Order: sequence, then C-alpha cells, then structure tokens
Amino acid sequence: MREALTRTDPEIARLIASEERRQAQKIRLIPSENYVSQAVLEATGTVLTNKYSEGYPGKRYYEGQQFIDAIESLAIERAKKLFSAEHANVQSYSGSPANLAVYLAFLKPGDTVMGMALPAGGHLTHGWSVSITGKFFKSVAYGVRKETGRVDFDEVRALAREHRPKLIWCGGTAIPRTIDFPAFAGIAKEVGAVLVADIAHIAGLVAGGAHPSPVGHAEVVTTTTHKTLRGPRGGMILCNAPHASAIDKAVFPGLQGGPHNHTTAAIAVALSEAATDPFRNYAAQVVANARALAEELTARGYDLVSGGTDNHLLLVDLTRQAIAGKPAAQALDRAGLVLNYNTVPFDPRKPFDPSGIRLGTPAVTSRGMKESEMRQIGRWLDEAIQAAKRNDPSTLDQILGAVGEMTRAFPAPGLDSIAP
Ligand code: DSN
Repeated sequence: MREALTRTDPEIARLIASEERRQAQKIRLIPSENYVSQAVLEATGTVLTNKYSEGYPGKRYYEGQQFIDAIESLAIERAKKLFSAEHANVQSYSGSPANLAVYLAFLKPGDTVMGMALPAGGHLTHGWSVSITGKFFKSVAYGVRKETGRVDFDEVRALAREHRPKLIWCGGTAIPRTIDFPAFAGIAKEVGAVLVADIAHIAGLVAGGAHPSPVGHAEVVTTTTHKTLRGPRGGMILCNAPHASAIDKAVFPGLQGGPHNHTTAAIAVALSEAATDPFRNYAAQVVANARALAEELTARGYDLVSGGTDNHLLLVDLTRQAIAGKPAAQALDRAGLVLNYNTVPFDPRKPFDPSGIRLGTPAVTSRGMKESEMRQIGRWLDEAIQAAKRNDPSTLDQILGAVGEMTRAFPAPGLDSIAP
C-alpha cells in the first residue's frame, strides 16, 4: 500500500496509516463526517489534480480540457438530476466558499442578510459576527423558541418585516429537526428576499428521500458534498435557471480560480452512488438510527434540544448531568466514541467551553450499524459520561475495548483492508 509515499515521505505515510486505524477502530459520531466509498477515494487520488481548468465546460481559459469538460459536465448533470435542480455549479471548494459566492451573486457590501444565529444552530457564514459575512454585511439573526428548541417563525417573520433583508438563509449545523422550507419561502416572498437553503448537513437525506427537498421553495441551495451526501470534501450550488449566470460568475471569476478537478470527479462518483436504491436505504437508516440513539439517551435522562431528532443529528444539553460539553467530549474520545462539544440554544457558557455535545449517525450507518448498535452506543455514551464525572479512566478504557470489538464487526467503507 502506498509504496511511493512510504518511500518519499515515511513520516506522512505513517500519520495517514494511523488516521486510517483511528477511523477504522473508533465509533465516529461527528454528524458532519462520514466514510466515502473506495470509488470516491480512488477518484480523489488521481492525476486530475495536475490540471488547471479556469472557466466552465466549453468555455475555458486553458487548453487540454477534453476530459475535464466531460467530467465536470457529468457532475453537473448528475447533480441536476439527483436534486431536480435547473442549474448546478460544482466548483465551490467547500461549503463556506459556496455560501460566499451567494453573497457575491446577490448582495453589495452593507446590504442586509438574515440567518440563524450560530448558537441556535446556524452556520458562521449565515451572517455571524466573527465571519466576513457578519463584517461586510448588515446581519440580522433569528433563533429558536426556548420551550421547543425549534425555529420561531413568528420571530423570523417579524425580523424580516422590520429589516427587509435582501437574502434569507435557512439551514445550519446543529438543527435536529426537519427544516420547514415552505414556511421560510413564504416569509422570503413577503419581503422580497432571496431564500437560500444551506443543506450541507442534510444533502444526503434530501437526495435519499429522508428529508423534504428545498428545491421549488428556495431559489438557491448550497451544500457541502462530504457530509451525509458521502462525497469528497467540496461544495455545490443549485439554483433556478434565472440565477445560473450570477451564481457561475460569482464562483468564477468572482471568488475562485481553477476548480479542483480531482474533487469534481469524486463528486460525480458520489452523486451517481447517491442516486441508487442502496443509498435511499442508507438515508432512511441514518434517520432510524438517530431516533434509536435519541430514545436510548432520553430514557437515560439526557436532555435533547427540541426533545429528539427528525434527521441525522442530536444536540444534547448536559447541564442536568452536571458536566460541561468539552470534558465530556474529551472523555468520550478516550472511550472510542468521537463527537464534538457544542453550544446549545441560550447557552450560558462560552463556545469554547459550552454546555452541550453534538452527535449523529451518518458515519456509523455507513458501516452498516443499525438500531441495536445505536442502543449499545447510547449505553456506552452514558457510562462514559458517568465515568468522566467520577474521574474513572479505567471504565473509559474498558469501553474503548468494547468499541474495538464492535467496530471489527462493521468494517468501514474505504477502510475494509485495515486490520483493526
Ligand atoms: N464544520 C461543519 C460542521 O461540523 O457542521 C459545518 O461547517
């Protein structure tokens, strides 16, 4: 395996091998992560990385595009078909550049934009103060209701009427519930705003029919390609035909130079995989697994934001457990259960030391795990958190051993040759 790399740079080769073992042996619960297929990995690691292709298929600034044009055209057509979109741009380097391109396409600096507040579950690029999108634009943030943990549409409507944003974002990074695209679309229409749905977290669920689609409600849809969609690290923008030219010009030459052709090819592969029946089953199982995990944690006294989940993601407020998110996440990592600490809505603590943890089922479902494994993982999560509270590392190490046994029984895609 990787003879040339091992010869040329044994240090990097060793670190990659260690990361492979980590991904094979641990239970990965970060809801924005996944395991891509061997086919996606192979497409990513190709000579396509050698080629410059500024422009779009048939309209490039460099020669030698005979095969690159065909690859990018396939990715575009597959994206349009999978999401029933009128136009697709597959060149964004990732989700944040895709979102920035949307600002460039529709707004001038200083214009007003509205998005979900970061602590309520939104994304930095939806106008949060520390992001360029909150510095260069006038940003208005909506949140969730304290009692339900769900979007407060009365607040969204009132803020939209008051501030008349040119652009409204829906979607985010810590939203455990179905996004009501028609409700957002109604408000955007009322105030003459462009509605943009950021479906980075749920793109695979939308493609697989396990979450309603924003297409037909939001004029523009952005996504990463590497979360539930199970492709390489990248971004895409889908939009209605009238916005196609503005979006394409914003991505290139507005924001980016040459597209990453190796990524484009791997996106095309992932999109073809996502159009299959096994992927539809995968998307449904991701949701079923998240529900099973939510039930187990709730039964053990954990406080889930919004009381549960409709999708792949759970946000747990640990205040009642009397432990903060960060020490809990660190103890869980030692026990082989990898997730991230996270703010919860109305969190009195700081983002770098918040009250919650965020977890999800995309990666474990890609390994073939089902509801019974989720219940076991829920038990381990609880046992490890209790162990962390009483400073009991030996229990964490025991759980790590049991996690290793479970992961051996469910080889991870792209890693099945790694001896766990
Ligand atoms: N960093 C991503 C996540 O983990 O949700 C969002 O950009």
